[in-house]
Amino acid sequence: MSRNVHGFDLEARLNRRTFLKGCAMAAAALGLSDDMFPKLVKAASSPRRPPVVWLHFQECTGCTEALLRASHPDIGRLILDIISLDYHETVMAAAGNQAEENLRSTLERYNGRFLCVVEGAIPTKDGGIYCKIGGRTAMEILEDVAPKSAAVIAIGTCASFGGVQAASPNPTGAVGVRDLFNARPVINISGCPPNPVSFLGTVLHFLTFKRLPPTDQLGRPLFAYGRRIHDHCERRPHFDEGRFADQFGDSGHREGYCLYKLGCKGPETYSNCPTVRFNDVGAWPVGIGHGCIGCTEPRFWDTMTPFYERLPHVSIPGTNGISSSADSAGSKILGITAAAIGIHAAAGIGKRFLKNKPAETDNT
Ligand code: FSX
Ligand code: SF4
Ligand code: F3S
Repeated sequence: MSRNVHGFDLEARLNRRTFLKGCAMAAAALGLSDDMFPKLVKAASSPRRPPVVWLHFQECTGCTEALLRASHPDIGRLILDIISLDYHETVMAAAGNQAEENLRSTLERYNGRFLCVVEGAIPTKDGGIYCKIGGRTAMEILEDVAPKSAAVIAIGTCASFGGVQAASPNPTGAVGVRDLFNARPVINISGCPPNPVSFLGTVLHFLTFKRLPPTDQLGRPLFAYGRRIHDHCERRPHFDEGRFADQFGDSGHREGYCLYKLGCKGPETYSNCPTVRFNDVGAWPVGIGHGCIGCTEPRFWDTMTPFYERLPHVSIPGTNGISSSADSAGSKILGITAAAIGIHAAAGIGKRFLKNKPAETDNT
């Protein structure tokens, strides 16, 4: 089945099994209980899909790429299945005046009811002239669109905190959405790029409970950014035992030892990367041998660089007899257990639901 959205055909309908697997993954990421799962599936299956206006400002489009090219299981298609993507400059067929007309008519038709997704930072210097689309600055577009939305999702570290554009000396005065706008709820799905499951979970939470999920003080959903990378990392037992890779390719690196001395910023970074991972190969940066560069954190281009030098304020085993600061073996065990629960929950919820619902054939 395909839908036509302002000239954009979405070959997005998934078979039931894949659809439920994706919902189960989002439910597990959200930490929902089993009895909430049918409610989430019902919300995701609703024929009344929420209209989405997706704005692109200063960015590399990696957030969109990560989302639309995601598998695990085919998160991109699932997202296109549960929302109505009415305006998105990268993927819509319309261009020029027709694209502008699409935006105008969507705002008029769905005033107060659509989700506004912002990808990219907003330049503010010199009246915002460093990012203009259709003759309007990013600031003007945001000021036009965001107040008419039901809620705003800032996707990526650029839209959340300014990202690479805001790195010192920030020549265009780039800022994140919340620095300019707070008349509607704004949630930050940070990461460069962020994990599509965090975006999916946020949208499904909004559809199921009619509100955005609870956030930390940086506006990031707690379900995805409430835990520190270091506490869930599979290399953490090596950290605790003082086993470190000293160089890329050395024996410690090949043995999977901790990457702290190679510059890993996991001890100061909050994200679900070690537990949710990326795509169906289950990879994440530290898992494949590169330290975390802290891409979910504000100003990480300034505060987490040089990327290949160790963090200065982390107590490591064997120094002053202290293990890692606020994170003892207890939180390590808790973290590993939580990760295991997350994975099992996704598999278990999906299986239980599938038992009662026969799989349908792919109808795309
Ligand atoms: Fe920023 Fe998104 Fe980094 Fe790129 O567009 S968060 S530069 S991966 O992709 O905004
Ligand atoms: Fe994992 Fe990095 Fe922490 Fe080492 S420093 S345990 S590699 S997050
Ligand atoms: Fe980014 Fe670190 Fe995760 S670099 S993708 S927050 S492991």
